[in-house]
Amino acid sequence: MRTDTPQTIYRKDYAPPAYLVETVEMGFDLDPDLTRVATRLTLSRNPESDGKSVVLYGDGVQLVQLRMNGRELTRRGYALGNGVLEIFNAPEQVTLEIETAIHPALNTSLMGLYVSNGNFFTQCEAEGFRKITFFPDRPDVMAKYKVMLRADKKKYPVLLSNGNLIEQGDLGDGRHYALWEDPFKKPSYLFALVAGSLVCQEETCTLKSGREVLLQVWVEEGNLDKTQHAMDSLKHSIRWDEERYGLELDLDRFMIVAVGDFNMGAMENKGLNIFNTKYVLANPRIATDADYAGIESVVAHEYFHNWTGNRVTCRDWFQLSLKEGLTVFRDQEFSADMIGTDSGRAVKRIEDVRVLRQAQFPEDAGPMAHPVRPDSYVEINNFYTVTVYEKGAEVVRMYQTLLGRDGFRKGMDLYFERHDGHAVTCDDFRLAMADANGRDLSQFELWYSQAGTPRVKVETAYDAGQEAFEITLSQSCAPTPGQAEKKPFHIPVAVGLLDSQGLDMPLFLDGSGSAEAFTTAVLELTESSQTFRFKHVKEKPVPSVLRNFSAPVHLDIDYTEAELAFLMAHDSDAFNRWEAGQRLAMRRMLALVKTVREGGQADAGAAGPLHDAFRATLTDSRLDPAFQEFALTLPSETVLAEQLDVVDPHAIHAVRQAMRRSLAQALRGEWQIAYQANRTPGEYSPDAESAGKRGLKNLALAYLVELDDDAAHRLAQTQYDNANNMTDRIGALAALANSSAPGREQALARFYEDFEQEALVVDKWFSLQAMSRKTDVAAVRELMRHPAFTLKNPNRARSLIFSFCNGNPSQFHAADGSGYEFWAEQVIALNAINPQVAARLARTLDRWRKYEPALQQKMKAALQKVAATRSLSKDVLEVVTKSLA
Ligand code: 0A1
Ligand code: ZN
Repeated sequence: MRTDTPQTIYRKDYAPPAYLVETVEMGFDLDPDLTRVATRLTLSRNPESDGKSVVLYGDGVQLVQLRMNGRELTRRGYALGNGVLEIFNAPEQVTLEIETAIHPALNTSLMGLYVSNGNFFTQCEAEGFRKITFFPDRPDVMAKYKVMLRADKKKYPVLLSNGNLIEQGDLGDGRHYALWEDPFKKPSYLFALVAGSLVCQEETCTLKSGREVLLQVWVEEGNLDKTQHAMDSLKHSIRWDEERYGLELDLDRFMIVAVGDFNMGAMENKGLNIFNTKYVLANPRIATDADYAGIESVVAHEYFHNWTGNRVTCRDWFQLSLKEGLTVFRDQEFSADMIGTDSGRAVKRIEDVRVLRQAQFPEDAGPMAHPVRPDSYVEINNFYTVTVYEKGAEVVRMYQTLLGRDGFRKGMDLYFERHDGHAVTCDDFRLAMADANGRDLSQFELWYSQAGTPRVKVETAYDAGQEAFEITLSQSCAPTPGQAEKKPFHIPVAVGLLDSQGLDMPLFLDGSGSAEAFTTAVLELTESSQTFRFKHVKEKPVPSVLRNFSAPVHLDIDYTEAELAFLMAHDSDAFNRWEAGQRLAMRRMLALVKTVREGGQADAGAAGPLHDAFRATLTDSRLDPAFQEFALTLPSETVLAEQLDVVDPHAIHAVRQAMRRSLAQALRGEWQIAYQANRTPGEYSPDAESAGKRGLKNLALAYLVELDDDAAHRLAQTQYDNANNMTDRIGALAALANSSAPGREQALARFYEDFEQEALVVDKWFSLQAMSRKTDVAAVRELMRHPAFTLKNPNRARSLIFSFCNGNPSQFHAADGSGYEFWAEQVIALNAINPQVAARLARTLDRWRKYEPALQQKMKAALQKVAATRSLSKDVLEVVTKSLA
């Protein structure tokens, strides 16, 4: 909690630490009420620094004893205040013995050492280690750790930490111990311990080199029937990293532990990954297809961090995207490869771009906009953002687009050759990519330093006489906080040209020097405006621009509706086929929003060309159902809002709903056929093909239920009653929850009764209701009084509060401002429990200036109410201050 004005930390102030730590030995006497931690550090002066003091950080820990080189330090030898312990005039070589006392059971922040359902867990990234002991808790201090855990044997039979188990045994008086040693140097944020009553599924796995390793997935008793998918995902990840990047698991043992109370998705602690249960536990009864896919990608993500993050780590937290952007890119590629088909890869790309547009583009256009490598922060936990992660991954992807897969691999090899075992910067990564390929990538640096989403405008001209087609690309980027002017970015724009049959033309780019014909050319836009000329273009083409979304930009391009329908039907680039459909829908919807804002009706009946295009997609049996599902889903309300200068959430909602109803009506017969054709009878399997069918079938159901008639209600009810997996069950329940079906209440009640023992399913139950169009603020307040609700568990808080505030715009933005008042109350309540979770919720209103004036005023008042709250954490304070600035 805050005692004074929080400090802003600047990237430009980076200085190497005065002392480096060589070894860390820790002894934990674990007790939920009072845990004692004895730490012995060996340090030596860092030749790269002229600092003279040893600087250690501590946060809420009680210092019991401090000894230097065998002698107790008196108050004259050190200063302690504001979370910093400074030891003056220390010799070259120092041994410190530090004893601290902490209170895990009282720790509701879930950072440092805490208790969840009676077991101990740690979370040290970014700055949680300092909640355990005093330490130079910064990622450029890498050391070897040896950890002794002691605890009651009955209550805590399992004692885990990083690395290898060296020794274990009894201590007498009912206590036992385990000694762990991590052979690799690591920063403190990768430290972890787990102690408690857990069980594990284990398998051995033989690496390419022939070495055998032990893999374990640890869960609470009763959950062993839900670990196989995580285990399989881990094995696939190990294999993939060997094959794609030549990277081998460097430990003899790799553990995953699931915990029900966790702030984020999972954490890549060396050899001891700790996971939110949501990203471990699955079986067909409790998990949806999306859950299965989420587990596969998060298990992969954490495993891939072992090289990109752990072996090579970040010099400071401004470089966070060095490990996160790269690791997200790696997990995206892995998931695409796991699907295996071209169309599956495209669907994965569409999903990732949807996330980017839904969450990152708004962030980049709002008051919290920051570069992929930020220049300053107040609370680093606020910078685990979609910009650092997802835009960071797009930036890494652009290297691959510019250098090719082989060139990218060369860059990766050089990166590890140069930096293995070190803490480095985003510049080091970029230089490895450049040097390995003999390229100058200095302009590419702007992707790290400039915030905001660039706009690329496309103009074309065809000269029939010359058989030449010219594409002029112009770029701009709107100002973001602290950055009024932007320099031109280095943007790869992948382009194809379609002939009148819809086939790819061979491309001859003027001046490229290559006689070889391609069908996709990567144009490198580096100036504010550039013209590219294609030769031997026999007829006027329809250009397909930014194929596979080759750069994270807004693309301004004038297509006619006919051209969009043509691209939607023919483009060989599946991403752009999807994109054309989205543009077509977006155009109609924006026109309707305008009509509604001017007092007209949201009459979607006149959307003929859109209906035709959607019908063609829905009835094309050659298409992959997963692709059809995405192509037939209208742009979300959030994505629509981004296109408008003034957001009226009610008009947007009304238009999207009208559009859905009109598509339901116009294509009713086709939806019914698609529903029947995409059933997946027999045993459940989460593979991409079956999941795609279920996705399309459930989309068909959702559209049909928009008609809110008996036939649709019966279809949903029957699906609910006969479901043999959670995807179908929740699909049917969501449809019912949005309808006036007579069985609605009963289905909701029965679902709860059937699954009340499964926390992750109860989360789904809350979240589905929170996002139902029938749920208003009063109904959410009522749900909060349900005995299963608690703000203390982040998953539960997210399932109800976040789902409502972020996922139910038409109700949340109630004209009387009651949604905002509710939001303020919850931010304030969460602030006292868990600042990190509170700050995430605080982000909900950061785009308040974009809304229509009446709502704006009410949002501002709610933000001001939060800002004026006493003992606000610096996490929440940073968000609301920047939002109001
Ligand atoms: N490095 C993790 C994300 C993570 C960050 C902070 C946490 O503490 C609250 C937990 C996890 C990842 O990228 O998976
Ligand atoms: Zn990560």
